[in-house]
Amino acid sequence: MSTNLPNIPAPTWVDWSSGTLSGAAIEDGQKTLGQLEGIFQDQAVWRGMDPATVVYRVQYWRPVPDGTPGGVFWGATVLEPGRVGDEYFMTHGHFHALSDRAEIYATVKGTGALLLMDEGGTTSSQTMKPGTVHYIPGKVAHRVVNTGDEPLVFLASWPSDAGHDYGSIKTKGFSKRMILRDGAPCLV
Ligand code: M6P
Ligand code: ZN
Repeated sequence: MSTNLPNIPAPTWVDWSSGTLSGAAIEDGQKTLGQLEGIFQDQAVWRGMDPATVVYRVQYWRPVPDGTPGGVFWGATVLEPGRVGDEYFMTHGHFHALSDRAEIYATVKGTGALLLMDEGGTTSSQTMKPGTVHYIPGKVAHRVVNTGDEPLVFLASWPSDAGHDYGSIKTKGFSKRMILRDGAPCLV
């Protein structure tokens, strides 16, 4: 019998209370302080910290091959609390390789900020707390900052052909940073 149904991937699971993904198809990765060279402002303080410190862990589900047009991916990120000097722990941040591709982030646990920077270098931020859902338009770089004292957990979904463009963030960064000033987070 012929069918027009595409190959349908088996489901995976999310534990909504912790944000943890599980299932055979889940892949994972992590970023340590050592891998985030050049990302934090105070390089001297960064050099004095243990490069093996895990800043965040990512779990992701790619139900179709990377680069497939029209598909979507799903991921969970656990961003640890901490600072390099007065600058909060944060994700590397990226534009998409196919620059017009959008993304959605949804906060499960913790508190922080989503930094959004357009191609002209203008940066704004949105507060992340449990339940907030954020739309990241195409051509907007995105980075998450943990401003709290517990892990910040968020889910993400993005097009399977979006890809990651880390280059300009590596060299130029975001035009604003989230730092601890007078006992509170401050975007400077
Ligand atoms: C989210 C998604 C992923 C991304 C991850 C970590 O889960 O946006 O695509 O890889 O955050 O962010 P980054 O790639 O900037 O380190
Ligand atoms: Zn993205």
